[in-house]
Parts: sequence; structure tokens; C-alpha cells
Amino acid sequence: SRPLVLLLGDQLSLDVASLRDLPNDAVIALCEVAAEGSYVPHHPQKIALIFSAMRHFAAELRDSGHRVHYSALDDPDNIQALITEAERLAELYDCNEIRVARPGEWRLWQAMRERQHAVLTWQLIEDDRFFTTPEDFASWSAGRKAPRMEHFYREQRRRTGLLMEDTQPAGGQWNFDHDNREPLPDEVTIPDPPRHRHDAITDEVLALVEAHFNEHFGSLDHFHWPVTRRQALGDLRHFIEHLLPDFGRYQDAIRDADPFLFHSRLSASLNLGLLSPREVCERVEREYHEGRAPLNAVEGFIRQVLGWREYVRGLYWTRMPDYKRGNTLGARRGLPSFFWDGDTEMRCLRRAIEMTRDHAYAHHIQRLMVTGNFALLCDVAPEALCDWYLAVYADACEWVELPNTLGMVLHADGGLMGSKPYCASGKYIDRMSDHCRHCRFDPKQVTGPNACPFNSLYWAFLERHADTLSGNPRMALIYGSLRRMKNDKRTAMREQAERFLAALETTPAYGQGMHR
Ligand code: FAD
Ligand code: DLZ
Ligand code: SF4
Repeated sequence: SRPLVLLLGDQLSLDVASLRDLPNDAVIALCEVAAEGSYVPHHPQKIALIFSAMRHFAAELRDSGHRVHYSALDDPDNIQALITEAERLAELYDCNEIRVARPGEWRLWQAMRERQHAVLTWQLIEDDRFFTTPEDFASWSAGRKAPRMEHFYREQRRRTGLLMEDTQPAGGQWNFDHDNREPLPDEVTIPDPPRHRHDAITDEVLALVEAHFNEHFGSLDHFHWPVTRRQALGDLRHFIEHLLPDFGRYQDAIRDADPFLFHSRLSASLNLGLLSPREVCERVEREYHEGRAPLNAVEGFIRQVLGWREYVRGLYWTRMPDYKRGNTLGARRGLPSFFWDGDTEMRCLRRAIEMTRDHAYAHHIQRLMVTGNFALLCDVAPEALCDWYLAVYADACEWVELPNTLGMVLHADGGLMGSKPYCASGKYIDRMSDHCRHCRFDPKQVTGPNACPFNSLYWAFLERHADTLSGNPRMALIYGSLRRMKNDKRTAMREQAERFLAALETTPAYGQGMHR
């Protein structure tokens, strides 16, 4: 009897391991299911992107002669859950084996592993569309007390030869981060991102998503994501030709009016499998060798993909399921309600949330230093914050979202993602952005009615968590300043933060009764 290959929504690559060595009569199944669309309230653009990309990929497979079953969301027979729908199809096509490459989320992997029947087996295959496998990561991290991304990254540079000159890093340094922290001058203009036209498939999907998920946070109006490999290659070309040379120096900048800046917007295409991380890194490396992009930009980009992206995936697969329960700082607050509508006077937060609503996108520094930093300073519970990040970004898949949110932002993993929390006051946001010019608060004031709330929240956070953080050598300087602060000033700022937190409206984590 023949195998059924289940291709998940983020496995849209012709070279995915589950498509290898197939007998001629194998059936390939792609399933749109309500359960995946709503286990967190995904942004409608994210759902539309996945459905449209799945439908285009199914058509491509059919055109190349494969036998494909596509379960559309509104098929009357659709069981609306991935595992049981695949089992229904296995029975329908008389298959005794379901093959699937490692999913992007532990909950599915675990459920599939546990799912064995006398007449039907689930065969899980390693997903090798990455530079490293979880097994590679496990052997690299074995015996290391505190695994660090930087060490892992250097090892991957040596292994792949990317930006290497013999045994040495190109330009004599592994890391050019100190060149990558410039604020963005007002006069710098940003090239418009490509806008992919909707074809009939995308139009149909947009209508379907509008009909089924219109209560979810997020607008469909600006849907321009690439939904095919061809379009994704167009985005890659646009990045290389127009953005890469400035990617490095403005990597940490934020601009009130512009969501994308010099970022690549390639994460969703990479995560769905429309582009491979290797081709993207090699293409970017070539720009350095051919003299079209500076090393700080090229190295900065390659570090994100070869370093961070692989590192978070390794952590995720080697530390789950315990990783998800991490809460080093004992954070318990619900998600601020304005994360669902942007209704706040804090301009930087308002803009990050509006951009998220309009584009299912915010760039890394907005995620880390604006919404993330705010949640950290307010002790938002990891599960509440993680559900939000998983829901609202087009590129969100748990293997990459969770270490970034729980680890990098909330410092809840005991320091595996970063040796110190990325906490910052309004001063940082003022330096890196033009938001404060448009804000009713003053980033230079710590207390009083016009003080930027980030400032008192920052000092109060440090004070509250002194037991856990003050012994950290990388925090010594800042705890020194806190200790030197006069008592009355310290009391005033603590009270200011407490008043702010007491007035902050929150919603419980999704799954704990949150209405959308
Ligand atoms: P660029 O700035 O152009 O970066 C290039 C590429 O590097 C990205 O496309 C991405 O593939 C990779 N990359 C950059 N930073 C990271 C990182 N920290 N971890 C892993 N890969 C990285 N990224 C996701 O792909 N999915 C997520 O669900 C996700 N959730 C995040 C949640 C939080 C709280 C934070 C702080 C970061 C998260 N990131 C996530 C990482 C990063 O913010 C996005 O990859 C990036 O903003 C995507 O935009 P871009 O393609 O324009 O990135
Ligand atoms: C996010 C998502 C959504 C919204 N819908 C589907 C779907 O209908 N079918 C599917 O196969 N995958 C979907 N996904 C992605 C999954 O939630 C999950 O992240 C991946 O399948 C993991 O590999
Ligand atoms: Fe954000 Fe504070 Fe600046 Fe307002 S003043 S934009 S709240 S950092």
C-alpha cells in the first residue's frame, strides 16, 4: 500500500525531506484546518499567506505530475484538525503510512509521535532545510554550561565557510555590531517594498479568511506577501538591490512613519520554505565579494540567519517541552489590553501595534525594544506574551517565536538566549527613533504627569528584580546607578511605576478565556 505525505503549511519546498524517494502512487496531502487557524487568534494576513502559499504549492506539485489531495477549509468532509484529517485521507486513499517532515511546533511533533495505530503508522522524517539539525545542536551544546549564540555562530561560519577567508573570518572580525547602531537621519528615504498582485487564488483565499477569521486582530487591507517561490525570489532580489547596503548601519533604528526600513521582510518566506536559508546567505555573501555591499551589512545579515535563526531552533528542539514553562523572573501579569487595539498614548507602542495590525509585521527592534521591553518591564507572564507574538506576525511559528519571546525578551529561560535582559528606558527609544517627537510624554522626565512611563518602569523593574539580576556582571554598572540614586527620587519613581501598573488594563492569556 502507498504512503500519504502530509505537507504542513510551513513545508512548501520541493526539496523537503518528506518528498524524497516517493513511490509513483504516493499521495501528497495539504490540509487547511480550522484548528490551526484558531489555536491562537492568528492575524488574518498570516492565515491568508499560509493558505494562499499552500494552494499555489499544491498546484505546482500537481503540474509536475504528483497526485495531490488538497483539503480546503470549506470542504464539507474536512475534519478541521491536522492529524485526524490526515488519517481520514490515509484511509480514503488506502495508505498504511503517513510521512511527515518534523513540524515547526513541538505540540504537533509530540502528538504525531504518540499516534501509532495497528494499521497506520506515522513516520517522522528529519527536516533538513536548515544549516543544522536539532541533533547537531545537541552535540554542540553538550557539556557547555552556558551555551552562547556567538560561539555557535562562529562554529557555523567555520562549518559552512560563509564569510571565511581560509580559517579566518572575512575582514579579521567575527562581528561588526558596533557599526550597526546608527539612528536613521530624517533625510534618508526608504525604497518601497514590492507589492505582489493578487491572482485568483489569493483573492479567493482573502475572501475565505475574511469570512472565517474576521474577529481576529489584524487587517487584510495591505496584503502583499509573496505566496510563491517566484515572488519570494522577487523580494530577495529587491532586498539585495535596494536595501542590503544599508541594512547593517540602520539595523537598530526605528522610524515613526515606516514599518520596514532596510529590513529584508524575508522571514515569512524563509519560514514557509519558499526560500532556503542557504541560498539567501550565499546570495548575500556574493554581494560582499563582488564589492556591492559592505561587510558590516553582509555579516550582520548572515549572523541573523546562520546564527540566531539556527540557534533559536536548536534551543527550541533540545529544550522543549520544559522551555515553555520557564519563568525566571516570576512574571504573572496578563497582556496589556492595548496590545489588541493600539489604544495608548505611548506613541512608540501605538505605532508598533498599528504596524502589526496593518502588516502582520514589525521589525526586530520594535518587537524587542518597544513591545517586548514594555512587557518585560511590566512583568507580563510568558504564556500571555508568547501567545500574542505567535498570533500577530506573518512569520510566527513556535520554534522561532518562543525562544525570542520567552528567552530574548522576557529573560525567562535562565539566560540561554541572552546573558542579560534587554531592558531599556525611554532614553534608548528616544535615541533610536523619532517617536518621542510625536508623543505626549517626555523621554527625559522620570516622574511627574508628563514623564515617559518607560523611565519609572525601568528603574522599578531593576529594583523589583535586584535579587535575580544585580549579581550579573553585565548589570553592575546600572545597579551602581540605582544604588547611588537618592532615596526620595527612588521612592517617587517607584510610586510612579506602581500607579502606572495599577492602572494598566490587561487581558488574560488566550485559552484562559480571552475574547478576541
Ligand atoms: P531582517 O531584519 O531582514 O533579518 C533577516 C533574517 O534574519 C530574518 O528574515 C530572519 O529569518 C532572521 N532573523 C533575524 N533575527 C532573528 C531572530 N532573533 N531569531 C531568528 N531569526 C532571526 N522571527 C521569525 O521568523 N518568526 C517569529 O515568530 C519571530 N518572533 C519574534 C518575537 C520576538 C519577541 C522577537 C524579539 C523577535 C522575533 N523574531 C521572529 C525575530 C525577528 O524579529 C524577525 O525574524 C524579523 O523581524 C523578521 O523581519 P525581516 O525578515 O525583515 O528580518
Ligand atoms: C499557522 C497555520 C495555519 C493558520 N493554518 C495551517 C493549516 O491550515 N494547515 C497547516 O498545515 N498549517 C497551518 N499553519 C501552520 C501550523 O500551525 C504549524 O505551525 C505548522 O504546521 C508546523 O509545521
Ligand atoms: Fe515611547 Fe516614551 Fe518616547 Fe513616548 S516618550 S514615544 S512612550 S519612549
